[in-house]
Amino acid sequence: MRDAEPRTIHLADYQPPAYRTRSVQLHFDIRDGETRVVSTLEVVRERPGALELDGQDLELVSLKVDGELLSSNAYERTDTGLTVLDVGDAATIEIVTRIRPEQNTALEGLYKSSHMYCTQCEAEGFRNITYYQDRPDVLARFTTTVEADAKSYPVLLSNGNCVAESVRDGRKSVTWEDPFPKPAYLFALVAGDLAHIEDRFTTRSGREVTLRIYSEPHNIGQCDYAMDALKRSMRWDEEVFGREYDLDIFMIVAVEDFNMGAMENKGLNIFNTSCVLASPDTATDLAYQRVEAVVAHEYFHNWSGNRVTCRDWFQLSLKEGFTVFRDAEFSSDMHSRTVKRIDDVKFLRAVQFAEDGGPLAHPVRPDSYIEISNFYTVTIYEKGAEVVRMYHTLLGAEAFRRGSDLYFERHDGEAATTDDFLACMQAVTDLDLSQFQRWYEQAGTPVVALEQSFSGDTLTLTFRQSCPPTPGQANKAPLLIPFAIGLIGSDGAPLPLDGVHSDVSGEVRGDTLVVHLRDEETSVRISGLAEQPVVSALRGFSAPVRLQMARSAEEQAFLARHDTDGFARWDALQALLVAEIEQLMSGGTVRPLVLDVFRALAKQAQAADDAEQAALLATMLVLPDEAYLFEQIAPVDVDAICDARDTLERHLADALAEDWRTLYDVKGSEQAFEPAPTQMARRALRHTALRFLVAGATVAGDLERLLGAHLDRADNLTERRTAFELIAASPLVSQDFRRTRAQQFYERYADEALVVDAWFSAQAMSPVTSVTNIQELARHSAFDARNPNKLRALYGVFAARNFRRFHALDGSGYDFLADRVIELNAQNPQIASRLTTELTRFRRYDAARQVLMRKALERIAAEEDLSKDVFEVVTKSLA
Ligand code: B3K
Ligand code: ZN
Repeated sequence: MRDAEPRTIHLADYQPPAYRTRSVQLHFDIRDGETRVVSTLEVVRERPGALELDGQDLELVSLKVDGELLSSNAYERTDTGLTVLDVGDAATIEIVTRIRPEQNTALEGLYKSSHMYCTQCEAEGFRNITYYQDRPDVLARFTTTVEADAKSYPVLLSNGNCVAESVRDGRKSVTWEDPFPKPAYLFALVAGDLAHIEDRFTTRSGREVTLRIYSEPHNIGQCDYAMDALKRSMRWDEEVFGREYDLDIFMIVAVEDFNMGAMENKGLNIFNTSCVLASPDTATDLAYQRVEAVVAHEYFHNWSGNRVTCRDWFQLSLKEGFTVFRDAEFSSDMHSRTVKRIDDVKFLRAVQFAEDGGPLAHPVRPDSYIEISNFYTVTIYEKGAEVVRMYHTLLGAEAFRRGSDLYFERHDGEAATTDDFLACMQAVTDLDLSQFQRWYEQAGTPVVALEQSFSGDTLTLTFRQSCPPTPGQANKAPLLIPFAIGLIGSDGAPLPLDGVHSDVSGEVRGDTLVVHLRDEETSVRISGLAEQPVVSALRGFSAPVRLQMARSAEEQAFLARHDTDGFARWDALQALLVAEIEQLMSGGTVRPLVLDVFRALAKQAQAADDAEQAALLATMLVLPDEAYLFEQIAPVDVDAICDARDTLERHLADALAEDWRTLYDVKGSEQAFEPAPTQMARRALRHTALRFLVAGATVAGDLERLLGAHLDRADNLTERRTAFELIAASPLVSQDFRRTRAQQFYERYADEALVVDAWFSAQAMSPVTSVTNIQELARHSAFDARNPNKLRALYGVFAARNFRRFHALDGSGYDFLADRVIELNAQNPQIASRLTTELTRFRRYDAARQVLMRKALERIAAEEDLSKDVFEVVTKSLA
C-alpha cells in the first residue's frame, strides 16, 4: 500500500486558472542521456491568484520572471508543480529544466523508442518535459526549436509549419511555428533518422498541403495504404462535415513503442506502428481496416479535439465520442455500413456493457477521477460515440450537420464542454433535448423492456425503461431514448407505417419508426393492421440499451431471414444463438430450427457475390464469441459456456459439413491480393467455412493437410494468420505439427515486429497454451517486456482471449497476470493498469473464480508504491 492516498479530482471543483499562457517558445537541446529544455512563456493574469505550473520528475535548472532569476523563496515547489507567487498582470517566464528521455519507460512526455525520440503528452505528459500550465483550457501559440546531433537525428519535427533550419558544428536545429493556439497535450516532438513518403492534397478552398508519413527506414515500404487512407479521410471530412485542413503540412510518424493506438498532435500525429503499417504480407484485412479507421480518427481530431478542444478532462468524450462517431461514419462509407454497425455493437456489448455493469462504471462525463489515464475507456469512447449517434438519429442527418457546423463555428479556438455541444444541437431542432443531458451524467446500461399485444387491428407496444444502480448512483432518472422499430408481415414483407397512431413523439423514416421514449413507460398504438405483424426492434441499434423482449425461437429465425434492417437480422440471429447456447448449458440438444437458419445462410453465402451481402453473411455466420457470451449470460460459468459454444459449433460443423466444404471451395480465388471490400468479404466467408471444417475434423492427418495447405497456398497475411491461429488452437493436430508450423511462421516473419506480435497472440489465446508455455514465450528472444505491443500481444491477449486457461480453477492464470501487473507497475503504469481489466470484472463470475480473482487483486493492492493508475483501478474494483 502507498503511504498517502492519491488525490481525487472532482468536476465540481473546476476553476479557471488565474493566469493564461498566451505563447510559449521551446528550445530542446537533445544530447545522449540528457535533454535540456528552455521554455519561455508569456502569461497574463485573468483573475486573482498565483501562477500555478504543473511539473513532475523534472530537474529545475533555473527560473526567471521578466529576466530576473528567482530566488527559491519567490516560488513554491512540490512533487507535482511549482507556484510562482508574485507575477503581476503580465510577465515573461523563463524556465530551464533537464530531463532524461532515455530513462522514461512510462512512455509519457519525451521518451526514446528504438533510435528515435518522440513524445506523448495527452493527457498529462507535458508536465514531464517542463513546468507548464498542463491543462486543456490553457491554449497558447507554440514555437519550438529542436536541436540534436545532425548525423543521428537528421529529422527534427514539431507542430505547425517549419520556419527555420540550420546545421552548425554537427548540430542540426529546426524551428516550427504553430499558428493555432493549443493546449499542451497536443504538443509533439520527433527526432530521428527517419525515412518518409510524401504526397499532396489540395483542399476544397485551394490550400496546397504537403502530406508526409515518417517511419524508421525498414518500415517505409508499408506506409502507402495509410497515405491513401489519409487522403480519403481529408476529402470525406470536407464533404460530410465541411471540415478543411488548416496548415501547410500534415505529418504522421510511426513509432514502435507506444502506449496506445495513435495521437492527434496538431499537424504531427504520432502513431503506433500497428496503426500505420500495412502490406499484403504483413497486415490482415482487419489490420488494413484498423489503419484506415485510426488514420481517419486522428485526422478528424484536427477539428473535433484540436480546433475545438476540451475545457477539462471530464469533457474527454466531447472530443473522443464525437471523433469515434465520425470515424465510424467514415468506415461505414468506405465499407459495409451494416457490418460496421454490427462490429461496433458486438464490441460495445462485450466490453462496454461489461464496464458499465462493473465496479469501474462511470458516466460518459465522469464526475471524479484519480488518474485521468484510466478514463480513456470504452465508455468515454464507444458509449460516447453512441450518444453522438443518438443526436444524429433524433435530429436526422441534415439537422445534425447544422448542429455540428454551429458547434465548430461557435467554439473554434476554444476549450468547450459537452453542455456546449448539447446546446448547439438544441439550437437547430424543435425537439426538447434537455433530458438528453442525463446520457452524460448517468452511468450504467439502460434496459428497455418491450411488450406487445394485438387486438382487432391494433398493435400496442409498451416500453418500460430502467437502469440498474452503479457505484455512487443508486437511482436513475428516465432517459430520452430513440427507439427504432419496424413491422413485418407474415409473408416476410415490411408493412407500411402510415397508420401509426400514438401520443408520443416519433418519426417515420421509410419502413422504420423512431419512437422517442422519455418516460419510464411509453405506449405506442398502431392500428389498421390486417394481421399481427412481427416487430423488428431496436433497428440499427438506435440506442445503447439492453433490450428485453420475449420472443419465440421461430420469431427470431423469421427476423434473421426477413428483416430489412441488416443489423436487426444479425441481432435476431445472435439472440437465437445465445438462447441456444443457454439451453445447451442446461442439458438440451441443438434444435433443428437453428440448423435450418444456418443452412439457409450458408447457401446464400455460397451464392453471394456482392461485397455488401457477402460481408453481412460472413458476419452472421460467426457464432457469438466467448467474451460476448460472458456478458449476456450471468453468472459466468466459464467452462459451461465454452463447452456449450463448442458443442453448438461442432454440431453445425457436422450437420452442414457439405455446405462448409462448398463454401470454402467457391470462395477460394486466384485473384491477386487487394485490400478491397469485395475480397475482404470473400476471405471472411472462406474463413468462416474453414473454422467449421476445423471444428468438424476428427482425424489429425486430415486436419493437418487442410490447414497446412491453406497456409502454404496463402499469398497474404489474412489467410496465413487465420490458418496459423487455427493450428495453434487445435488440440487435434500433433504437437510436432504445431511446433514446426509455429517455427516456420516465426522464421518467415522474424523481422516484422507486428507479425511477430500476431505470432505471440495466436499462441497466447490458444487453449492448448498453458501458463508455463506463456512464461516460455516471455523468454523468447523476440519478446521485449518494454514494448507495449508485445505486452498486449502476450499478456493482454492471454487474459482477454484465453478463456479456459486464464480462468483455470487453480487460479494460475489470475496469479500470473497479477505478477505481471506488479512487475509493470513502476515501469509503465498505464499498461499495468490496463492489464488488470479482466480481473476487475470478477463479480460476474462463478463463486469459486470470484474468490480467486479477488485474491489476485488484493495481492496487487497490498503492494508498496502502487502507481496512481493501478491504485485507482484495483481499489475501486475491490470496494
Ligand atoms: N487522444 C489519444 C489518446 C490519448 C491517450 C492518453 N492516455 C488518441 C485518440 O483517441 O485519438
Ligand atoms: Zn481520439
